Amino acid sequence: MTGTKDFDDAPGYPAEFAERYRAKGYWRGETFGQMLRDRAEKHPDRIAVVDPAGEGRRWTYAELDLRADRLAAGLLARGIGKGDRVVLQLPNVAEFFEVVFALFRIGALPVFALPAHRETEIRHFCAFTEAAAYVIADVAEGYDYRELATKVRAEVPTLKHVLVVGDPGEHTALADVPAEPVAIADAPRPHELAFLQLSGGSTGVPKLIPRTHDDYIYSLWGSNEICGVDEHSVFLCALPAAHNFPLSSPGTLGALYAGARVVLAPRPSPDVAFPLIEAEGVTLTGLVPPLALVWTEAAAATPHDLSSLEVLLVGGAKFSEEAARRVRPALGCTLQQVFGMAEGLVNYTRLDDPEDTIVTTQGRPISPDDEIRVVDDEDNDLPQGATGHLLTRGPYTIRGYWRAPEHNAGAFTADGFYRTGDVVRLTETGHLVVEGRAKDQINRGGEKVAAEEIENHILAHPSVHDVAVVSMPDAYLGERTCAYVVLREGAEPVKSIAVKKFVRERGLAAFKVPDRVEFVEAFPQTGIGKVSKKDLRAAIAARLRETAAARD
Ligand code: OOB
Repeated sequence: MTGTKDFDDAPGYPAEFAERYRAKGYWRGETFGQMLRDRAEKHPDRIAVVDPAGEGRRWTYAELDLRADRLAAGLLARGIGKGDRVVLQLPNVAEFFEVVFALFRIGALPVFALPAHRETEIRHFCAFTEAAAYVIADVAEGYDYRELATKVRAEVPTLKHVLVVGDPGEHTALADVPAEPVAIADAPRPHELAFLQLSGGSTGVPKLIPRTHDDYIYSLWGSNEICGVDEHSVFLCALPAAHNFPLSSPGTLGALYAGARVVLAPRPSPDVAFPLIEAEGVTLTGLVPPLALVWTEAAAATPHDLSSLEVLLVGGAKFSEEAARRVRPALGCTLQQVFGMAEGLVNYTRLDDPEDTIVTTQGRPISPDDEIRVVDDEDNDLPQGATGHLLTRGPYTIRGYWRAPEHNAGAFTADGFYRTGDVVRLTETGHLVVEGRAKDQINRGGEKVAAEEIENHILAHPSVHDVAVVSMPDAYLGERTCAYVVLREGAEPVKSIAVKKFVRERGLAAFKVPDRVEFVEAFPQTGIGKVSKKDLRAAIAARLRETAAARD
């Protein structure tokens, strides 16, 4: 066994890199399935997962291990096996981990959809991955996922199984699947794929990110060392569990790797999270910047004891220095900024960094072998301290998206560096400061919106001639989306609310519906005749400033 170039669907790590990553001890030759077994053997009775919903459930490591084994056997009996894709769309419930570890054990690949995704996204994930199964909750946050499943199942021929946590309706109850554990003949190996994560994306449809057991497990134990996670830690999962940040930075999987306890919050709001912190003695959690702001404000008046909290990780979008400075006084814990991406590279400020570094930078990479380049538009390396495009390569950063050779040719350099689309600067201490973004994406408080994806949907409107989606500044989310629309000549006039409704009805996650729609006669153009999004962003920002000034 040498490199990992043996995936059919995505470029693996070239042999010389894989050998180096193993020789240096980053890749430990572990798999997720075995990892859980080892923890369960070592400390069977320790609590692994706390799910406070309903009556409240506390699964020990032994119970989670047995459940994963039983579900694995049941899935195999239904014909779901190694290499099969399974789209997983669950809220923060204990079954998330039962399913994920069962799939890890048999080598089927979870595809991590978010609870916010709707018909268009789910259909794409199921069809594009030729998924064999789709796992959902019955109803969550008032939304009935079973109806969504019925529609998607009718359209995707490979999709044979819909498994439901709760009342299955016309589908199959997840609770009916488990069977007597069996020996798994063809268990996955450490260098093989473990799952497909979603990219935030800047193209028409989200790309899929293939991660291996070896590379992802390295990012877990590497994160645990940096964030001080050990068997005594209690991690609160407040963000949607499927997202890469709460999953692995250090996240729920990092906590389980350490033999620690995972507490699931059904929602991240202080009224739900603060009582859980007190009751379970939570020691660390991760939040996106808007939530971190809400928490720092709510902490002042809370009757709950938050003193167990040692570390608050904040990432997913830029956290302003001003807000960052408020964390320690308000919550009494250390702030750790995280600048990461589902494609791989994760940076953390260190717990013992000076306060100024913690509040003004987005951290430095996990690994000594994370290669960082800051380049100009022509890929020339810039002098230290200059602002430019971030390119990266390393022991847990992918070498290509799944089944996307054409896209990969542009998204990676010939020698395998990933073009992050982020514009950064490196400080003298090797910390990164995120200065902006070159990719055509809106970062709505950590939720990523690919401009092109929304533009394609709006273009389908019969009255729309052209559209450009850009970010606009927002005090709470950092950015929101604004769609500039040129109507067809002679078309029926359209109201902005109708455009929003049109997008929503196309079956997209609510966070992708444009926050604002502006109608214009024509777009400003760049020197070479392309739509100048820079000018559009400046125009909407100026407009918002004027409105705010008029209000004051
Ligand atoms: C995380 O992952 P994704 O894949 O949803 O988004 C990655 C992108 C980055 O390329 C960057 O544009 C932005 O999100 N981002 C930040 C940031 N953290 C992420 N921009 C500014 N400051 C930050 N601290 O968002 C993600 C994955 C793992 C850990 C943390 C976040």
